[in-house]
This record gives sequence, structure tokens and C-alpha cells, in this order.
Amino acid sequence: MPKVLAIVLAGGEGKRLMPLTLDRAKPAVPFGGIYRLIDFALSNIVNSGYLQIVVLTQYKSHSLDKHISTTWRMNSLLGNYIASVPAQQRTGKHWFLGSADAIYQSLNLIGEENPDYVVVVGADNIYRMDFSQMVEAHIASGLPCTVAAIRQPIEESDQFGVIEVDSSEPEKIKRFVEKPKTTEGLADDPTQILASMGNYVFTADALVEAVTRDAENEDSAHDMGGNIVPYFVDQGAAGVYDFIRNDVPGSTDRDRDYWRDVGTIDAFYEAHMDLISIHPIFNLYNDQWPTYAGVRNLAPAKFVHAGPGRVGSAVDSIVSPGVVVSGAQISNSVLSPNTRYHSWSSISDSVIMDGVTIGRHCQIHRAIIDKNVEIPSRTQIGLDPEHDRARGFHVTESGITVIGKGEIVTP
Ligand code: ADQ
Repeated sequence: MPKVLAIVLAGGEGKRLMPLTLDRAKPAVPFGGIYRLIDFALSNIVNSGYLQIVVLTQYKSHSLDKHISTTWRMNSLLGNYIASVPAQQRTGKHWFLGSADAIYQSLNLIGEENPDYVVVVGADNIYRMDFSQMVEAHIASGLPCTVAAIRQPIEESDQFGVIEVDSSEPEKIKRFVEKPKTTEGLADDPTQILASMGNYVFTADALVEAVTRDAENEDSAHDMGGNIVPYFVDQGAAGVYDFIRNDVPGSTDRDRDYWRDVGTIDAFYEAHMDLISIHPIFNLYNDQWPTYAGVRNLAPAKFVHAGPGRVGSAVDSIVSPGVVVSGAQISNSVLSPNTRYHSWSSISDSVIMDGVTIGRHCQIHRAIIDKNVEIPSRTQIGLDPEHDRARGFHVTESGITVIGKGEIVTP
């Protein structure tokens, strides 16, 4: 078995997920009721059999650090294998300049672990992936750098590193452009591009050399996608690993190639809807590839018939422990732990985070409500975007209303 160190880049600011990232780093944003975004990347690493894991944090990392120590470090199953490493200004008086600088500033950890290969992954995507299959492909290619890739719509090319290959050498990257405004589609499908998933495998020595050179280059943005990958591509030394080859145990035909970049509120919302659709597009119930979440001492969810016409129910929804639905009707929604729903209220197509209370006679539709918000009786949210905006709530282009942590809600 080769010795593999996994590095999780978890310093992202997540501006486009505001207000959910107002006081937490993007990887710490709650997802799917009981998880945080980073749990998907970490679960993939652990399920791949890699237990030497370093999480590089930076921006507003308090809630992320807390989550990692409570959920991951304290998890007896996983022991002490995971270290969360804040920016420490080891190389000078600056925080991480970019994701490559985050690795450069943490080179001491690679030195201590002395791995053969380093798997570098982002922390903000929802998917299942067996990285050991990618490492095998990396070793077989003989190249020092391998980039995981997936097809994406061409209109979204400005959000991704775009990969081009030659038909004569389809497993080698010929050209790589980070977030181009325009690009050409694939030969067999001009509506799609081959996008980098932001997951890489490096031969350890080559990564150390590349980030060290990059650190000395003052013109560099010190970014993995913008600088390090192009450095390997320019030398003809970068391979591509097509995600379609990855075969995770227990995946269904529907979710085998599921991968979502939940960088915007609309994408974040749609990924939740993928969990609760009747035949889930992303199936959380794959026990051969579990997604780990914190173990909390919470009571079971409860549904109360509170009187005539006040049947507490939830359909086509995810209901977490600690939920009490008392005389309210819920449909097509994700209910996080410790939330309360009171009589004559209806909640549909919504994502409700930890500790939220919804009073009586409320109507909530197509909304995301962040932690601990109290919704007073007779409040309507998501029915009239103008009324929502007038109350200071964030409403996305597609009409999702977001209530941030600590916002005061009036009917
Ligand atoms: P982006 O996701 O836009 O594109 P970036 O913002 O650098 O790139 O985030 C990548 C990962 O690094 C995220 O998990 C983020 O949290 C983390 N990160 C960012 N800055 C960091 C820092 N200073 N310290 C520690 N961690 C940091 C990337 C690639 C693209 C690819 C997309 C796929 O650059 O080529 O297509 O991911 O989503």
C-alpha cells in the first residue's frame, strides 16, 4: 500500500453563499439536516481508506474547527487521524495568499508524514468518490499530477478549470485554463466542457517542488487551479482522471456520477432538493459509503396531532432527530435537528436549519432559514418576494428567500 496523505482545502470564504457564510467558513455551512459541507469530502477520504488527513482552515474558522473537533476528532471510529491546521504565518507576516500558499505554509506536515502521494481535495462539494481508485490511476500513469474531471455545461465554464485533451493521448491534459470566460465545447458534445473537480493527486516530491517554486514567484496568485495545475500541464506532466470511471460501492445508476459545486444559494438549494426527491438523485442511504455526521444526544423526531385540523405531518422530507412537528404540515423540505413547527403552519420546499422555531399560522415556501431563527406566528415567507426584500431578507434570482442567522423576523 502506498503511503497517502490527504489535504483538505477548507479556507474558502464562500461570498456567493451569503448570508449563510456571514460568520462561518463555506465548508462549515450546514447541509442535509445533520451534516456540514466538509463532511462529504472527509467521508470520501475516510471511506477510501486514508486516515492521515490534514484540514487547512483560514477564514472564519471557529465553527469549522469546532465541528472538526466534535464530529471528527472525537469520533472513536476515526481516532486521532485528522488534524485541523489554521493559518499560522509560518513563512512570514501574511495569511494564506491562495490555496497553493496554504499547502506551502504547511509543508512541515508533509515533511513529518513523509507520504508517497498527496491527495488534495476541496471542501465544498457534494458527491461520493473513492480516491483510492484515482490514486491507482495516478500511479499507473507515471505522471506527477492527476486532476479529477467531470463534464459540465459550457455556460458554466467561467466557474471551473477547463481541461482539454488530445484524442491521441486522452489521459494527458494538453491545455488547462482556470475559469475562462469563453471556451470551446467537447468534440463529441459542444454543449459541455471537461471541468476540474478541484481534486488532485500528486506524487509528494513533485508537489513539494511545485508549491515551493510557486512561493518564490511574486507574479503568482498562489492558487492550485490557477497556478499549480498549469505548471504541471506546461511540462506535459498532468494527467486527467475522468470521474465517470469511479465506482463507489452501493451507488445507484442515478447517483453514480453525482457531483455538485454548491457555491451559490441556488445550487445549494437545488442540491437539497436532490436529496428529498422521491427517488433521490443523491442517495444518503448508501450504507456501503456512509457520510459521517456528529453523534448528538437528541431525542427521536415526533409528530403530534394537536387537535381537529391540526395533524402534524411531513411528506417527501428529511426529518432529523430532535424535531417536533405539532399540528403543522410539512412537505418537500429538509428539517434539521432541534426544530419546532407549530399548529396551522405549512412549510413547503424549504431548508430549515438547527434550532429554528416556527410559530402558529405561518406559511413558509421556498425558503432557507439559518440556525436558531425564531419565526413569529402568522409570518409569511417565500410567498411574495417584494415583501421578503422589504423586510431585508436575501432573495435569489430564482426566488429562494434566505433568512440569515440572528435575523429578526416580522410577520
Ligand atoms: P474554486 O472552488 O473557485 O475552484 P477556490 O476558491 O480556490 O477555487 O476553492 C477551492 C478549495 O480551496 C475550496 O475547498 C476552498 O474552501 C479552499 N480554499 C480556497 N482558498 C484557500 C486558502 N487560502 N486556504 C485554504 N483553503 C482554501 C476550484 C478549482 C477549479 C475547479 C473548481 C471545482 O480552482 O479549477 O474547477 O474548484 O469546484
